[in-house]
Amino acid sequence: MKLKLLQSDITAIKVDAIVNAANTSLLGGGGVDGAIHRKGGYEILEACRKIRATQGKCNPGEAVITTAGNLPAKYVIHTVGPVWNQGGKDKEELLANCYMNSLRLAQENAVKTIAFPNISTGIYKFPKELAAKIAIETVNDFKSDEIEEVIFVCFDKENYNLYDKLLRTWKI
Ligand code: AR6
Repeated sequence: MKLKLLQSDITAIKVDAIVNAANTSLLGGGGVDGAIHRKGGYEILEACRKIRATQGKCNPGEAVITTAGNLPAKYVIHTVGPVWNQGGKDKEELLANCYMNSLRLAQENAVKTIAFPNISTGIYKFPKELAAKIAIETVNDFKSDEIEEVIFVCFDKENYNLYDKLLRTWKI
């Protein structure tokens, strides 16, 4: 699995799957979630509504997959990150689960290229450096013969610089 770093808007990336930093309702919100639903269109919301109707809410750390609607990607994998100022001591584990469960779901759907945003580091206020370490470590530990490329898509320069430093230091 090749790891790549980009500073970009994830809605513009042409990969098999982009990951959305959603909330438990799966029905949209602000940040990257808002951008994905705005640009991807109604089809994504419809698919999320169907999942809600059959499976209920999506818990932190879990992931579900839908069409990518009008986006250049084929699928959107919606995962729910932990809110930094809420809940117990399992936030790091929950964030790692977001990456792991998204990769598992990707693998089950024959996804070869996948792009992740910096889950939980916006509205959910997870410390950026800790989040970057968890993201890189979890993805790097995930062994897959099917997934060929994982792209970390940073929106802000601060996250990009953190990832750049960590990836260089770890020589990944
Ligand atoms: N492309 C890539 N990354 C982006 C984009 C974009 N278009 N827009 C923002 N980011 P956030 P969270 C980055 O707040 O912290 C929503 O309301 C952003 O700079 O989108 O997990 C949901 O519905 C940050 O680094 O997600 C939830 O309620 C990262 O994406 C809540 O926000 C995540 O920021 C989830 O909060």
